[in-house]
Amino acid sequence: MKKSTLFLLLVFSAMAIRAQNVIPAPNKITHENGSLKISAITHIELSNDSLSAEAEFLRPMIDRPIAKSKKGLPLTLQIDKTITTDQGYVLKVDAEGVTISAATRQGIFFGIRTFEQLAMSGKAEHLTIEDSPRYPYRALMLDPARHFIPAEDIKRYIDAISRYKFTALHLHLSDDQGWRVEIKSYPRLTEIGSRRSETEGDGKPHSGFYTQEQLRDIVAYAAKRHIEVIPEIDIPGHSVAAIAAYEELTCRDTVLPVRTTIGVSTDLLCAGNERVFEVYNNIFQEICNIFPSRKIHIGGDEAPLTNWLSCPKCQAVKAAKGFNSNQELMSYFFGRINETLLRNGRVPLIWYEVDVPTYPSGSIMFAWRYGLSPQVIKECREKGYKVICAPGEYAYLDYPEVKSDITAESSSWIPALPFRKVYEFDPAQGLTAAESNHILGVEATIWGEYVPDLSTAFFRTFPRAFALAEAGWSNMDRREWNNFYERSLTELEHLKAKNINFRQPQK
Ligand code: TNX
Repeated sequence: MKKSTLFLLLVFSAMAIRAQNVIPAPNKITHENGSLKISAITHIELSNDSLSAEAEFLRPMIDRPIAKSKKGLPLTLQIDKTITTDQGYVLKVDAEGVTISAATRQGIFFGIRTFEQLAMSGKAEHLTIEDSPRYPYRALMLDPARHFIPAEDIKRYIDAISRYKFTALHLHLSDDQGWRVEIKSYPRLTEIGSRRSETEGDGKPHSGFYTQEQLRDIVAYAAKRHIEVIPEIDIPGHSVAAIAAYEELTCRDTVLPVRTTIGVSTDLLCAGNERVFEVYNNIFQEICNIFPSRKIHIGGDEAPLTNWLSCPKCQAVKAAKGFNSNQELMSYFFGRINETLLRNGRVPLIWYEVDVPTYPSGSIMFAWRYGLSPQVIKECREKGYKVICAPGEYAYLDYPEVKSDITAESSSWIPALPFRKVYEFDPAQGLTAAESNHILGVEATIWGEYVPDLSTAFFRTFPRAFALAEAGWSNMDRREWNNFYERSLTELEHLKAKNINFRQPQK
């Protein structure tokens, strides 16, 4: 190769990487010659007044007036209904200025997020990006049930993740170790259920919950960033905090304390007690009133049948309904709770368990258990359920990047989940688009047993959530580890500047 050709090649690849310094990687970029200084932009133009909310997010970069002008160099936000995807956008940078077009406000917002990263150096290369996501659903989950996270911290988290085009924040609001949402018809859920005497023998009481008003405020804050807040009330297992508040909800008539240790309880909500369905349908009605999200998570994980087998009420329902197996009680349980969701036009999300015969039709399933995703994706296709992929082996960000990051004695079971492994996540598990068109997207879970505060939540989230965001957004042919790793290092500078905790990645 001639020296000059080699030189050009090097310059070109350096440019390509610089211009592509965006996470998640856009799906199509056309490079042109030249660049634009951000400080040269004179004003912001909107095709539509309603875009002024999105324009606010340009302020930290370009504090210029919103105006219509033939003179100067504009950054234009423009609704363009010829763009056919809801979340897609076109971003053009040239000598005439910057134009971000999309069919929806969400698409415009995502275009702004891309521009923000492109322009980090104060300069943007001339280019055209035509982008839209591989999957429409890209989420993270926080678990304030195990360790409470104050409302203001949830907002900081939402703000941080919105830069990477996530569409949802899933909040795990109830578990054995705590009930975190104010329910007006059942005040003891928070009076009793939101407090535990200690955690794994540390002798320190732990408590906290969100008022309905705080949750509405979180929902509105997230909506501005085009993030939907999806609440979860986990049933019929993981319900000891609720049982501690209202002991009649369980099969055995024993008063239980809010659980102070990690692990799975056999104390489920009783499937044979009408009072359970009355209470929980009222709870879910209040949840629907607080959260406008069409998706409502109703749990379903790790619910051992032990107590249902010996409960006369559960067994009476099994006999009366003519069920052949006790597992059918589980299907029955979700069907009863789904009545309230249906009435409110909502769809249940459920942690899929392979031994439950059916779930309410139209439910959306989570593939989560370590190593089971290929089987779950296949089963869901056969049974007609949509799937969200959150597999333990790629997307459990509560698992440490290296084992020594968590030293608690109770954590010896926990595997490590390195940055690179998260990046290897292909949600479709190698299936073609046609074979996997029931996959809605991806979610990473930050379970809270070993996440005592926001700073730790950030430490587990970043930079691995960069990899998850890219697994959800970017097509496989746009993804390459070395290139991604370099982009991540640049992006970490932004987190540093924003004072957001992260783990220094290992390559
Ligand atoms: C299993 S994942 C759980 C959670 C734990 C998590 C710890 C799932 C649906 N259930 O209750 O927090 O493992 O990694």
